[in-house]
Amino acid sequence: MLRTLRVLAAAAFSVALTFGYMPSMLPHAMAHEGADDDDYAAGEPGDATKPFRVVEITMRESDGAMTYSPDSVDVKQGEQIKFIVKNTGALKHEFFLDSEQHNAHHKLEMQKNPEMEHDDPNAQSIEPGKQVEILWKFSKAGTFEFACLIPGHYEAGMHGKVVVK
Ligand SMILES: [Cu+2]
Repeated sequence: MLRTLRVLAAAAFSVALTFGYMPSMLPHAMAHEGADDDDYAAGEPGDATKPFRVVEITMRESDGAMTYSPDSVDVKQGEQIKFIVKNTGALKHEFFLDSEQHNAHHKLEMQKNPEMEHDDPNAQSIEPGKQVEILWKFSKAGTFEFACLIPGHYEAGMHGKVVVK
């Protein structure tokens, strides 16, 4: 969380430098802080000393679409999943694991501040040709979403779901 806030502060500062404009960025950072605090809608960060299942997800662009493959993952409540998320595309992408509502909220924030970088237990920015690992414990039942919130990417198809039963 602190790391995100530092990144947000740095991003706000660079936007302020670019546009000579600060006030609208402050509510942004505060809104973000309130939005996810330390409790995550989709469960909790995983524990690497406990068993987990690996799920590989590939991100790519093709014919104007941007996709995750697979775009649907079924999980048992309480199960730990290590997502290995590979960006095989030519553009930077993100993997945000959250509720649909949180993702929709954060997508709006990113429209105002497209250069935001993410390095959180449930949210990573992934450069082309790179991969990240996210170990997650699905402690709550429900349907959650993984999504890329870079402007335009969600609309191009970059979202998928995790169904926890
Ligand atoms: Cu993307």
